[in-house]
Amino acid sequence: ASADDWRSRSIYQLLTDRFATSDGSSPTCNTGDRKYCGGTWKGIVKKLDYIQNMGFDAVWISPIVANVGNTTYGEAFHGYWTLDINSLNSHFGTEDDLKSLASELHKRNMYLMVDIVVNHMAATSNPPNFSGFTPFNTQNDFHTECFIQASDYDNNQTAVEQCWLGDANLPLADVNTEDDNVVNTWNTWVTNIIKTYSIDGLRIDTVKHVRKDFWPAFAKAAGVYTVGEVLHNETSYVAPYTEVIDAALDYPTWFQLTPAFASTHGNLSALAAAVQSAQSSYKGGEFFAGSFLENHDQPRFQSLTKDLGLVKNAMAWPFIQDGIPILYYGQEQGYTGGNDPDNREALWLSGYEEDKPLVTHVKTLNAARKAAAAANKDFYTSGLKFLSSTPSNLVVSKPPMLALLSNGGSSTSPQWSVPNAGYSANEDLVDVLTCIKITADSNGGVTAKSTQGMPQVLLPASALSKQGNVCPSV
Ligand code: ABC
Ligand code: CA
Repeated sequence: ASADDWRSRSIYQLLTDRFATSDGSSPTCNTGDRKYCGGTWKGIVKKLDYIQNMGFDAVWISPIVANVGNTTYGEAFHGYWTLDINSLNSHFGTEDDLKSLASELHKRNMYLMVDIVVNHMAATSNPPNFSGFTPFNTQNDFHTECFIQASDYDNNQTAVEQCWLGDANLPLADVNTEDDNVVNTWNTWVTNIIKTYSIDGLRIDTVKHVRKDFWPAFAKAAGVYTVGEVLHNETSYVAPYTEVIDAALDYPTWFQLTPAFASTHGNLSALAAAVQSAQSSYKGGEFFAGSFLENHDQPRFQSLTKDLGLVKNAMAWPFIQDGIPILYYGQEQGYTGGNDPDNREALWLSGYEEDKPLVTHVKTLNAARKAAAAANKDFYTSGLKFLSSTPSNLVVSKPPMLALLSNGGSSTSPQWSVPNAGYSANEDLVDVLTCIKITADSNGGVTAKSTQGMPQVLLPASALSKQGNVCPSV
């Protein structure tokens, strides 16, 4: 599927090892142990109703290829420690299991996104035993060993690209992506896996650690939507990567989003500024970017605050903006794990309950996005506008949706007054989060007040009638 096919999608990100077991059992899973807990591709298939019921139509799974065994830092349950790119990680299932995950998704008109690592292979000794890797099995297939230093990130891009991630206990041997044979091997490999497993899109790891001009041919060989991880807080650093692959995960926005809502003293204007910078500097605006509040590398949002007002505002963001929303599994169940590895809890321990407040929140936000798009064919191609932004209040317009956000927290009753919100005179509107009706004034403006610090997501009542599952009785 192309970038255009993906722009209307909504992605559920999961770690295969931590999402669901084949037989539906609930083994203990102590995150601190950094061991495989038993999740599989078959397990995902069994829980597709759970994902689809929340309104997601794409699933991003963790890396699929064979990894190293036990290491100083535990087992490779996350899948990022590649040993052999031509074999699957047998902990997660067989070739047929992965193929049937793809076909079960496709039966539901859902997409499969697979996470891949091109930058490195993982070693359990230093220097690595290069002959143990497949297919890059000589030292010449790798850059000369040197570990990336923290200071390199600011002033030595060559080191970021050609030195190694990891450390002497677990070196991430840096693949020589300057070598023509290596490049050809990667391009052939990616064409093959897309075809073999009917993959619809790729999340590409460590994109900033490979020279930019490696990527266009690789993306072309993939032939599907590619979104890359460029872990950096500035749009000026990330934007050039959106010229060489379809899009980047929107880390620069995330770096503002998190503190903006993590406390009642956050700065929503700084979030707005980051978004505007992304809109003007990413290729094609922000539409193809992956927009997220959590992922497997960062502390969960609810490890920073449990204030439900703040949590619901922050969670709304990825769904009311221009990019492709991504929800990291477990957020909907209220998981609170901090830094890696604590943020990688087993989902089966939650019982997959669907009647929890945040599950409902996610479901409503996904449905609101689809309802907005059904009412306005340009919804996915017109950039949002901030009708106002202060450190504590935001008014976000993406017609026909108007989102009213606040970081006052659950002890406050936020208010918004939007003189010209773009609606028709006296138009009937609905806050989809509460299903409460309000009416636009004679200039199409909106005055609204919520309780307990809650956000509002307004849509015209007429837009809801076209999409039966949002506030059906309004
Ligand atoms: C784990 C633990 C480590 C431990 C290690 C042995 O094991 O987290 O504490 O030391 C995989 C596993 C991890 C594992 C790593 C290393 O491998 O999932 O559990 O770490 O063995 C991607 C994936 C990630 C994956 C890998 C490796 C890469 O999403 O899950 O990790 O395949 C860098 C890379 C980024 C990478 C990330 C983990 O490391 O660029 O691609 N993620 C700065 C740099 C970033 C750097 C980051 C962390 O530090 O700029 O490039 O990311 O080292 C802001 C600044 C940022 C700054 C952040 C930290 O602060 O603006 O620039 O980022 O204020
Ligand atoms: Ca590299």
